[in-house]
Amino acid sequence: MRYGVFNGGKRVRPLLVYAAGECLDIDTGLLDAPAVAIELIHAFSLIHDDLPAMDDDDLRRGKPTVHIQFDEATAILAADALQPLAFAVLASLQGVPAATKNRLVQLVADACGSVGMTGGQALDLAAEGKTLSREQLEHMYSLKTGALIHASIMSACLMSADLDDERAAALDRFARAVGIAFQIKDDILDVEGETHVIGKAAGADELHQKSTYPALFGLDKSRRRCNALLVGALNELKQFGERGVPLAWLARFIVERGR
Ligand code: GRG
Repeated sequence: MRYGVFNGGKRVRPLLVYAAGECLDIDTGLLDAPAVAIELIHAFSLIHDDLPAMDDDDLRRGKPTVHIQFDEATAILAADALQPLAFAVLASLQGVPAATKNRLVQLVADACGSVGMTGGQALDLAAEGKTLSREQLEHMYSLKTGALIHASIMSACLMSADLDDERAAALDRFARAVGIAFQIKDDILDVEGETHVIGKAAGADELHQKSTYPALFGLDKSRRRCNALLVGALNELKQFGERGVPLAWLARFIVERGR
């Protein structure tokens, strides 16, 4: 469990929780639980994603994947134990009404379950070797990758006592755009990146006949879609002024990152 969590991830999802909190002036102490819980679920998903039955990868974050470093059974169990740990962390949150905590648990559960990341992963596996429309592909991305990113931002929204519908909707649209852009950039890095830089085997998507943005629409269209999503996302932050700067920085990082 430690190996799968403390092995050099970028921590983008926790950073999104804190940046969204900054945007809404939320007490940082209320953000630690969702930030940690979502990163634990992310770590859990990567361990499962790398298993032979899923994407069958040997390298993650520049190190052997958990099932290579240990063995398959240990990797499955370590991932299985990270998920309840995430919910135990959420249950330990103090300083909010019980109703808010319940909504937070529901938000994170939905984001990782069949209507979120797990459902998206099922669609991803089913799409191998198939041709999807842009709508189908982006729907899969919004679940597989976008759901946890969306939950990161919306968890901070849940902590706000005075968030109006307009600002909540703007952050919701921001989160959805950034979630899809994140996966398109991940696809681009799989094609353009080098294994020693991205920390995982480059070219794995083509090898597994994955339905990805570059495979279906080419690199140029992938880059353009990623940038259009970024522009749309940044537009949503305008009404937050200076308070939106950390979220804007992260959105740019997601689209411009090299790993
Ligand atoms: C985990 C509920 C659950 C079920 C398993 C395996 C699976 C279902 C889902 C996998 C979803 C998945 C791995 C999506 C890809 C998301 C993605 C682009 C991951 C890379 O994220 P980064 O770049 O990684 O933030 P680091 O290493 O920086 O943390």
